[in-house]
Amino acid sequence: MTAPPPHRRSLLTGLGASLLGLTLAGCDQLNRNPAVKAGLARAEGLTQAAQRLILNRSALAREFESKDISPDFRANGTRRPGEPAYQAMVETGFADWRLQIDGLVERPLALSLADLRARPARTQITRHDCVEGWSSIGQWTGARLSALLDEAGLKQEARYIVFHCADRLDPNAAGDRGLYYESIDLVDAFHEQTILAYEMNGQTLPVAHGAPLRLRVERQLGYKHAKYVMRVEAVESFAQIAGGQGGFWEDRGYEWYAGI
Ligand SMILES: Nc1nc2c(c(=O)[nH]1)N[C@H]1C(S)=C(S)[C@@H](COP(=O)(O)O)O[C@H]1N2
Ligand SMILES: [Mo]
Repeated sequence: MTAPPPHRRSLLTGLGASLLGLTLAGCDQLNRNPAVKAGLARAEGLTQAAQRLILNRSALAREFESKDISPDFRANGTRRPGEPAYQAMVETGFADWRLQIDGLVERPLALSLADLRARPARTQITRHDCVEGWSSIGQWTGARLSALLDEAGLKQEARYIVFHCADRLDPNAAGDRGLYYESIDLVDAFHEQTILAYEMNGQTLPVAHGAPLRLRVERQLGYKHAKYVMRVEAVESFAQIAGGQGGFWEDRGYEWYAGI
């Protein structure tokens, strides 16, 4: 794979970017070429600074070469979900697992791993940055989220994409508050490098790293990269989900927008 030309890193604050995400809600063509994106920005009546911000958020994260891959990519958070339902799926090699794509979509989908492998894919070697201060470089292959959302057809009201996971990271929290989940806006959902990965370093995604499917959202920190994804839900607001802050760690004080 050839590395793309280097891109300027975002100088803009997460707050500005997340406000922009709200402004842009409903645009489902953000993965198109820069000229189209700039045109969309103008159509939305945004300022020149906001247009630059959109183009900036669409820029690719740095990609690396095979020789750069970390020999020992760290696993963090849940490494083996304890839920019996998940354990049963591991035993059968996820044969009965289906990814649900629902919420504010025209055509809800239930996709097997074979279905996902038949969808438009992308492979990328990127650096994962955890908020705890460590980084690892890995190669990820997965289905492009933009293509899956186009297939399902987002409704006009859709603003965010929520990823519901199989693991209960906080066993003491009641109901869905203990389950891992994450959310991103449509700018990141349609970003070229945003994929639902089923392979890591050329192998089937290991349990420790989120089997059978995990999010890669390369312009954000590690905790946004939901592992053990079971369901992708399009919503207008995440205020009613779990603690209402858009993610497991966000409900515990982390920033919702964790751009890098
Ligand atoms: N479902 C789920 N996703 C998760 C986590 C988790 O505990 N559960 N931890 C997050 C954090 S903090 C990081 S740094 C990465 C770690 O991914 P890795 O185990 O592949 O390194 O997953 C993120 N996604
Ligand atoms: Mo992390």
